[in-house]
Amino acid sequence: MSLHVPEVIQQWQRGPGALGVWCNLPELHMAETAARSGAQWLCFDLQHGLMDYSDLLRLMPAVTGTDITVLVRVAMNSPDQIGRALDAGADGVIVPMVNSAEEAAAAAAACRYPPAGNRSCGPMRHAMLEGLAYLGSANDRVLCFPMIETREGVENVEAIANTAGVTGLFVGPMDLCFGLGVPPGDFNNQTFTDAVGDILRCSHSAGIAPGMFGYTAELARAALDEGFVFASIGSDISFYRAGLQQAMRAAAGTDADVKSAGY
Ligand code: 3PY
Ligand code: MG
Repeated sequence: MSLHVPEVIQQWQRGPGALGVWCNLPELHMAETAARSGAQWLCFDLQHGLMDYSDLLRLMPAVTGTDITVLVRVAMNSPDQIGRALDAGADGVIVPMVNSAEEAAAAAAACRYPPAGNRSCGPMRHAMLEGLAYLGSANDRVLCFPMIETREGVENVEAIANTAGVTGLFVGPMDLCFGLGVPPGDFNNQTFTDAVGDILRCSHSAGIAPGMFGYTAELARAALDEGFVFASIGSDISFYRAGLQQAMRAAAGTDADVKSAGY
């Protein structure tokens, strides 16, 4: 399979760090706003987000045709989920719970047409927008990010990072805490930081892009300072919640702390 690094990833690798918006809500206008916010990427979450595939089809036209890179986190590592997300117009997929090089290879193959992979042909929205010329460039353009968020994934991270067709690795910090037996959210725990260090090191030595799910903008900043190439800076839900709480504090004249940014 081609080891071509897509242009957008080369840009992200040059820095200063690609910021992303995580979209959990099936809200057209929020997605439209995210796509024009100046962020470099957004992700519609079909694994945990409060949206399904019909929502995705409705939201996509609000974000495609802008400069933002559009990713979809599929619900699971399966060719039909990956193919449907790409056919809906996504530039790439984030694939949860990838534990081995074999699983990474399956995700990468589901993203590519033969002979590089086994994606079935029917790129509905790309063909609508740019015609069948898409087929000539799709394999080189599509982005495939397996998530490392289990103990097994960390143990196999070097092989996963070196799997052909993998564009980068994406860390799911909360599942990773659970997988490593670290209290959820204890992102300064040595066991956790060692695992993240391994993911970073293996990504950089394989020449692929490491990414971080940033629960807050501060966590995203810390990840980018550490060497991550892209990070989400929060979600529609977390921005709404934080904005509401900030307004309530300001209006009530208290400085009570915001409990947690959450999702
Ligand atoms: C995690 O923290 O495990 C994630 O997948 C973020 O959604
Ligand atoms: Mg997760």
